[in-house]
Order: sequence, then C-alpha cells, then structure tokens
Amino acid sequence: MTTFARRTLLLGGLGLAAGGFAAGCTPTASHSVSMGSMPTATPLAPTAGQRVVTGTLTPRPVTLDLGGPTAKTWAYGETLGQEVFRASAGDLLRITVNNHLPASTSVHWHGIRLRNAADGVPGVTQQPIEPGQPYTYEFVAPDPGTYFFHPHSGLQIDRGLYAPLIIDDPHEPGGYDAEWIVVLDDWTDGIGTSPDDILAAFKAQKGTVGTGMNHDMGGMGHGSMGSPLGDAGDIDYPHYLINGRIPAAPTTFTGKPGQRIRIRFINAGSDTIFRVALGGHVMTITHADGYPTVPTQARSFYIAMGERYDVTVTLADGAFPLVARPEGKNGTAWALVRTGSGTAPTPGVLVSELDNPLDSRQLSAAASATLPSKTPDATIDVQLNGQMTPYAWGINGRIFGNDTPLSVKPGQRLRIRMSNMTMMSHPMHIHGHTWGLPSNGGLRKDTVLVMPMQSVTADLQADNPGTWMYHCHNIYHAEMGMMTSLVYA
Ligand SMILES: [Cu+2]
Repeated sequence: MTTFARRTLLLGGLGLAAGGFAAGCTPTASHSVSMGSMPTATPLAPTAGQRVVTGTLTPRPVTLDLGGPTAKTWAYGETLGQEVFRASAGDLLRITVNNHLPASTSVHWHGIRLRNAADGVPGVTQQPIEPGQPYTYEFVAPDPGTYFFHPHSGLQIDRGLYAPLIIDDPHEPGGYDAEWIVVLDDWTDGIGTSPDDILAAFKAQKGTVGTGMNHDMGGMGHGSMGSPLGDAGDIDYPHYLINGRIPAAPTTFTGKPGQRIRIRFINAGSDTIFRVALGGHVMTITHADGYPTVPTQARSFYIAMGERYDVTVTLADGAFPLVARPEGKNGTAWALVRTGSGTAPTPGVLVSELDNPLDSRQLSAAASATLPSKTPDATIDVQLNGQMTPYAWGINGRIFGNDTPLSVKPGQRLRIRMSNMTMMSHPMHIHGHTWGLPSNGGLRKDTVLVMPMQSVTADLQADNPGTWMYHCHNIYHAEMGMMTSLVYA
C-alpha cells in the first residue's frame, strides 16, 4: 500500500519543506553555540537515499481560538495541534528557529535518538535562543515513529508551544487507509491562572524533598480514589483540548465506514494523564513511543504526559465521540469521528469504553523492536521523591542543581530501577535513548509512567554519547527539580 504514505498532512503553516536530494545540501556547522560533547568530526548527512528536510519555526505571541474561548499565548502558529512536521527515517532535518518571543527559548525533539548537540536543552546542550536570534537545529532522525517537539525552557510547553513530529518508515507496508494525528493538551494560559503563576504558588509553599516514602494525602482528592494512578495531576485546568479545540467546537475526522485508520495519539499536556476511548470501537494498539508493540486490543488506555500511542481501528457507520478524560480531574477533551449521517453525539459526552483502561504494563514489544538481548553491565537505583503538600519533587532526595547525575560508560547496557516513593504518578522521560522494559517483554519507551509506590526497571543501550536529561514529564515537577541527567563517563 502506498496510497497512505504520502498523504498530504503537512499543513504548511510550520514551513517544513523537503530540500534538494543532493547538490546544494552539504550540511554546514550552523549551530551558533554547541556545548554538547557529541563529536563533530563526521559531517552530518542523511542516510543513503534519504533527503535533507528543511523548515522554520517561529515561536511568537499569538491569540489562539480554542473553539470559542480565545487565549493570548505563545505558539508556533495560529492553529494549535493541527500542523505537523513530517520526515522519513534517515532524513537530515535542518530546522531554523526564529525566536519572536519576548523570552529565550529552545526546541527539544522529544523521543528522537538524535545527536546530543541538537537535543535542545539550554545550559546543557546549547545556549538559550535569545529573542530575535535565529538558531538552527540539525540532526538525523534515525527511527520511524510518532514524536513531538516543544521548548525545554521553563513552562513554555504549557503554553501553545508544541507540535507533532512524524518520522515515516520508508519501508513500512502500511495496512491502513487514512491517518489521524490526535494531540491532547491541558489548557490554562491566557484563560485561567498562568503557568508561571501556578508554579509561583507551588514554590511559595517552600517544600523540600527527602529520601524515603511519603504517604502524602494532600492531592486534589476528587476522582483519584480507586485509580491505579493515585494522584494523577496537581492542577485543574479550565480546558482540555484535542488538536487545539474544546469539546463544544470539536475537531472532526471524516472517514468512510469500513476504513481502517491509524490514529497517532500524543499527550502534550503538562500535568494531565488522559484515558482515551473511541465510542463504539475497539482500538488495536500498534506502537508505543514510536516503536512497534505486539498488537493489543484496548477499549481504552492511559496516556501520560510525553507518551505517544499509535492505534488502528476499523471505522463503523455513523458519528462517534473520541473522548480523552483527564484522570482525577473534571472536564474532558473531545473530538468527533464521522463516517455517516447519524446524529452527532452531544459534545463532551462520555462513553462506556472508558472503563478499565489498559496501561502500558499490559503491552509488550514487537519482536522487531526489542533491544538485542544482553545482561546489564551496570544497575542504578533511582528514587522518585516528594509530595503535594508542601509542594516539592525530586530525584534521590535532591532537586535539579543539587543532583548527582547518573553515569554510564559508552557501550554499556545500563539498567535503571526507578522506585516511586510518592502518592503521585510520574511519567519519567529519558532524552536521546529509548528504554527497553524487561518486565514488559522489552517494550520500548522513552517516557514511562511510574505509578504510586511502584517500581519500573528500564534498560538502555549507551550508544549515543552526551549529557542527556532524565526527568518527570509533569512539567511542574520537572521545574520544581524532579530532573537529573545521564552522563557518559
Ligand atoms: Cu512527576
């Protein structure tokens, strides 16, 4: 099947374009600053047969229409969650950021196994991109999958600064008729309390972290009882969005009955774990964080901040709600699938498929996706610490800045055992690598949800030298200090 593969999903607004195939595309060292330790002796070039893909990003103040309510915020364009960056595995991406924000920024290419110098972490892999300054990221995207990008600067991701990044597999057979990219978000900026004010209020509690367990009962309370995720989020947002829209003015996917579609789910939220269902349908999960899984049927599933899941589903005849319910919170994110003339469901209506969601512990890797079998060369134990009241989050009893980085030697198979000593769920994210989870049949993840008082063992192959961030993808937890790094010794 080739009809799907070049479907026009590149919606132009982000200005991504495939460059020429050879001549004129000799890469140059265009980074204004590079603090990364990645060797630069080898000039960057796409994998043989692949292209140079160029693009521009212009983060700027905008007023977004969320489907009625408008929000003065910062974003890369005017149509939040609807524009897509797309390339093929092995392509060289060369993306220039023109910073039109009144603050410094950066771009992190979440989940991509790229060279360290392009990882987009100010103070670690680059200097911040100052207002008015251009900065060019240049990297090869080696692995196909569903990714996204966002700043690694303060709370900017909790504004409108994110977009999908899809890396196509030139050799994938397809097996679906159409594709839908579904981006979930929790929204307050320009409508409710600003992200900066929310964080300031948390910081005013002057919490500290220690090691050991913390049976904090100071969470939000509502809805968290009985959820395996415990306290799933700290913040009640005014709106929850699918592709930038509130339920009253939803995004609509129009298809035909019997069509087999691939939905790529991305949780770009900052403090919200969603459970997702398509009313009247059973989905088949095919990929987690970009990598193939054993195909697994799910009526609904959890997706935490920074996670991505791809599913396929055969569409029935009618109009169906796609529902993303924020765990432990009020409200809903909602979209519509229409294949026939049936009456549209009431915006925001919930569906019975939301009961008993699958979580990633029930998934395993496809054989093609597993890390080569190897006994770990080293094991590091990591404690996730902190509490809601007074608000504080850290790793191994320390906050970022006072942390002791994790260390690995090149070529090692490193095992990280994460123990969550708190009453909250933490989606832990590693840059530049994708773990294999040995207790999940080698499931590949770059963002793994560690539930309250639970442990997760995650292995990585140290094949990408540099200094790589390792942090909670609850952006408020990360900003409070639930972050450290992995360094190559
Ligand atoms: Cu966290």
